[in-house]
Amino acid sequence: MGRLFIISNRLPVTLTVEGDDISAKASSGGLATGLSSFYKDAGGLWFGWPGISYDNIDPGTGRKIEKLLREEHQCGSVKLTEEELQKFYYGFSNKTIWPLFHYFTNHTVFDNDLWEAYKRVNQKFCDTVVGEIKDDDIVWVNDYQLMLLPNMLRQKLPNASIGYFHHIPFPSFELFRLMPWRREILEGLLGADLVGFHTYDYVRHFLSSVRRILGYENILGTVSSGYRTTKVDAFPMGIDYEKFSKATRLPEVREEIDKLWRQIGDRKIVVSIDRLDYTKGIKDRLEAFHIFLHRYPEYKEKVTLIMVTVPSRSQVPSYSELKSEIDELVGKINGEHGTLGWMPIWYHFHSVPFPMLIALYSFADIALVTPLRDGMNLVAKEFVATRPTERDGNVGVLIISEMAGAEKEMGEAVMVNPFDHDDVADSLAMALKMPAEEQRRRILPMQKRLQRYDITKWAGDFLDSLDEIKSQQNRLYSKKLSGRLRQDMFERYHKSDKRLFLLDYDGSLKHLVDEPMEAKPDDEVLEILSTITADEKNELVIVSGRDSETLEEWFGHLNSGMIANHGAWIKHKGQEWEMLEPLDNIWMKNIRPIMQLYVDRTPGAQLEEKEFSLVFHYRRAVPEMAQVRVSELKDDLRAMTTSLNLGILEGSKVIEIKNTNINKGNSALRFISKAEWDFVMAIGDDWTDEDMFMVLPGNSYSIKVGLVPSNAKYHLDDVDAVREFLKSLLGLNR
Ligand code: GDG
Repeated sequence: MGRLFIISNRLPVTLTVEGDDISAKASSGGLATGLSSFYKDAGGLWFGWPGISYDNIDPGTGRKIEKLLREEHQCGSVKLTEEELQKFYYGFSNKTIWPLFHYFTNHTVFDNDLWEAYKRVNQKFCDTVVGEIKDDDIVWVNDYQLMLLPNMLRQKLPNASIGYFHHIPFPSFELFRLMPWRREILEGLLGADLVGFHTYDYVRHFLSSVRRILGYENILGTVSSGYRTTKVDAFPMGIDYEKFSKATRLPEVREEIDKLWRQIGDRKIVVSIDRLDYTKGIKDRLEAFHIFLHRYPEYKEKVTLIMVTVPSRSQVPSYSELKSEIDELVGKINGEHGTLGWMPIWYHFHSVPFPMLIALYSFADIALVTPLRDGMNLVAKEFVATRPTERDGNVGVLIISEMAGAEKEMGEAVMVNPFDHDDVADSLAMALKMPAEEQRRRILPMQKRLQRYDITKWAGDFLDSLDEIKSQQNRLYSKKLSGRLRQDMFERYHKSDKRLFLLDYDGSLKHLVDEPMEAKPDDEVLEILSTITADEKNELVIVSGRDSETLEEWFGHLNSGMIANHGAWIKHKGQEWEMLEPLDNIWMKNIRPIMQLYVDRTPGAQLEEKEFSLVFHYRRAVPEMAQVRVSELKDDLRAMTTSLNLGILEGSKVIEIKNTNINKGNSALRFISKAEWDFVMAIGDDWTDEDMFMVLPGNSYSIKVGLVPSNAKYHLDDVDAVREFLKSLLGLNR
């Protein structure tokens, strides 16, 4: 196994440079804790921005910084300038992606200049790391600032294991589609082998955008883009449970708790801790607390809300505006309800040291975690981990927003809709009255869950999945027709005298298109095909689901055989078309009205009537709806098709109903059995071609177009690769 490289926007260390003095302070954030054992032991590196702008760093200082980061922290820096930070970090990352992905369209800015900077900086990350990473290494890219990086790395390191984890929500398609650069972003992410999210909802949203924007289907979360596959799955991030659960015993924490005790006495404490961010619902929380004080006056002077708000992204205007609004609201509530000896809200606008954080978690009676939208929310998990359940008495209550990813794993907490201020106020009153026994019943199972799936387990789980996916892909890649395999095949081709080519047309020789007229063969295809037929050692058969008239019009001038309607009709070189066996189409009058009804109920779908088959096309329909309709249609037809000897064939965004005896395998056999071939090659891209692959003699070359499981022995990436391959074989590339 290769080394592990982690890439994130920020490094787990922050630098300070004062003159010649360089110091690096390690952060103890969750990600750093969870991953350090993996990358440090595996001799890997962590790359990211170390927190200083590089405009005024001279080369000598730059080298010193690098040495310090490498030798003491196993880190490497991405050197961002002030302008890059403004446009990439404060700009596209936090004025475009962050608000849009948290459903705040009113804060979202779409600006081409910022997008260009985002691309440039992602490229800078790529250029910085690519020289260090070998093709068999493992790369783990983290978060929304680097969504283009997986594919940029993929272009340079085709075989590396690349994982990407998204720490914030992935919005529903209806929101994501607003992004002018939505295709580039999805393509960027699909460069990874594994894309991870906190919850299954985000997985669903991502897969739906991939399907609807790029048209790539997925099977159980594995997206196939034709020549690559990407697994998409949920990995709910955990915390360093041991650290938080044991921290309450630290003397410095006990000291802080004593201080709080002296200041607050036996008042009930509600705590809330977040970065200053409009997604965290701080204003709504204050509104709710205001209602609570009005509605439950018996708690006046008995409850204090300690609100720690950590300054964040203050260079983005929406953040500084929010700060003023919060200041005003806190002033208003304290002014209205406060008394000489009691301030309802203790508001701290700065971060607190770790011992104080733990003291607040464990001293509080209630944690009020009410983001309007949050990828996960670790504060909720950390609060639960610090609760002292070994003693009798109150163990605390977690109130959590339904809009936080963490809610999925914390079903025992009190759930609130953060927009429903009355609900939050009432839940607060309910939590304050909750009996100790109930508090314990709720907290204990959450603690067990957090202890089991902690940050190390989470990181290990992600890396194990990446490893597993890579092995699956390698099994497929080993069949890719390139290098030595391709060379051997070329040699055998040149040595053989009697060769049969069975070539599927749509999706193999020609890209799939929406407009029928665009499917007509172009000059390049015709040149390839006529070069095959020009060699008298070769026999060409064009294989298609299209009807014989179309094939005749497009390829009739070539000296070739043809298979039409998936095998219903065949034509030997220089002869007339013949039906493979007598077939009827009387069944169509029963099946047609049913299929027509489904077409009418599925906007964008079409019914095509062929000589011996009926086809339901749904390429232009809304994919989720089409999927439902297709399974209903199959259910409806199943009983009838069995009794009528019909088969239901699923192609690329089509369902075709036809006689079961019609298949490309039976018709291909007519050509295979005609002679003693010493070289047989079949190329096909979809389901219908599998029948053909299965009837080929043992030493044939069966080639699947696209990197998906198949009965074929070999793979080629796509139509372009097929063309390039055939041209090389035929000597047309020279
Ligand atoms: C993003 C996603 C997702 C906070 N204040 C202080 C302090 N903290 C620590 C907490 C916690 C962390 O910061 C905050 O984590 P969150 O998960 O709550 O929120 P984001 O920063 O928005 O993180 C989020 C996360 O990524 C991980 O994937 O859960 O949804 O938005 O660990 O303890 N620590 C100290 N003093 C503070 O004042 N020492």
